[in-house]
Amino acid sequence: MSVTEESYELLSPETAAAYIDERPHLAELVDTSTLDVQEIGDGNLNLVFVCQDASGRGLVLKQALPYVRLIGPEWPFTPRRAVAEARCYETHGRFAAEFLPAFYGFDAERYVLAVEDLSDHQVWRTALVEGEVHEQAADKMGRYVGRLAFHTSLLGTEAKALKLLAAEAVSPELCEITEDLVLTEPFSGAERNWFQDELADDAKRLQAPEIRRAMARAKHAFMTRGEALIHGDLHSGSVMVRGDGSTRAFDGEFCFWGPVGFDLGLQWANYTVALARDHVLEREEHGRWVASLYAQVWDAFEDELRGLWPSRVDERGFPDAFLEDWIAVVRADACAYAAAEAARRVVGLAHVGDLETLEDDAKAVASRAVISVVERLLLERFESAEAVAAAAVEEMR
Ligand code: SR1
Ligand code: MG
Repeated sequence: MSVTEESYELLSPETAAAYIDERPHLAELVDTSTLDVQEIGDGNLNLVFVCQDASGRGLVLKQALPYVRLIGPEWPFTPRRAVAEARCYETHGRFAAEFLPAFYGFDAERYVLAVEDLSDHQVWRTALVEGEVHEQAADKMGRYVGRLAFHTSLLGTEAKALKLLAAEAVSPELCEITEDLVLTEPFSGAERNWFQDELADDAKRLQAPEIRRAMARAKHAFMTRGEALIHGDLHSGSVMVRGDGSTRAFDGEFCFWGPVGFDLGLQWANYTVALARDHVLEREEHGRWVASLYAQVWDAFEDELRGLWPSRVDERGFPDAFLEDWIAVVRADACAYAAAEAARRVVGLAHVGDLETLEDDAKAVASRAVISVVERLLLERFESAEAVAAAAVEEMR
């Protein structure tokens, strides 16, 4: 049986309570006799059920569909992505629990994850679209990436153990989605790309030979350089925020051993689309704050990594100078992956609310600005996060 022919029972709002009752470790978390169940999955891939009882206790059941929800059953897709997400919560939860939803368990037969109900949070992208400020969000995501960069790399894990962990965590189908949608198609004129007609010339510039060459380097690194167990899809739609500063990364189904700069680059890219939105809506103050996030996420990442560095497992093999070299590699990677992610949000298959909810004229202006940032990120060399932010701000004028 191929991975796309697997058959398993899908959950529905009507069957969620019985599902919970059959599992004592979940049944103790909510009173199923008063359970309200809402299916809220608005992402590209999965079913998501928020289950809350009358006293306000809750949990979330997330089930992988055997296809891509964004397209439908005509794009079959392995539900084993839920295994990768469980690995993300389990592994990262050991050293970064405060940045993730609490993980209540995984049902490997039906590909169901049970996690903390974060209904009192909102998706960070939604907050950015609304022009809200969440002061701690970028800092916390930078610390999250700093922790995973240390603990799941050769710095924090003994080499042989790390190789075995990485070997059992390969996730070819999920990686393929990123390799195609993020790292290839925006730069090669794919059929499923879409954008406004007036952006045709701008989109074409993304296929220039020097752009494709830079992206090929980034794609090659993504496919060959297993630095750490990265989140793998850390855009602002994969982060929940709350007014008191609580910030949690979720949707870790794309996690795999890959380049650390990918997670940081996705943050930078999504600040760029938020900045472009602020620009066309003339939200200057919010735009200034968004521009400060590039350095916030980076500084927190670096601070966390440098703080953990003295406790690395192989001090002999990795002298202090290596840390400086690696940080420079991560920064260069982050620029390239930010470019890829920003490009695909404008010309690729999966667009984002930051741009799609704008009026047509404003959307075209914002999208052009994003494409200009993409070009600079791929063709220039940036020595700091501040310089990346400055370039992004410049292209908004
Ligand atoms: C077909 S899946 C498109 C996108 O949705 C996910 O959230 C990932 O970002 C993926 O690239
Ligand atoms: Mg997702």
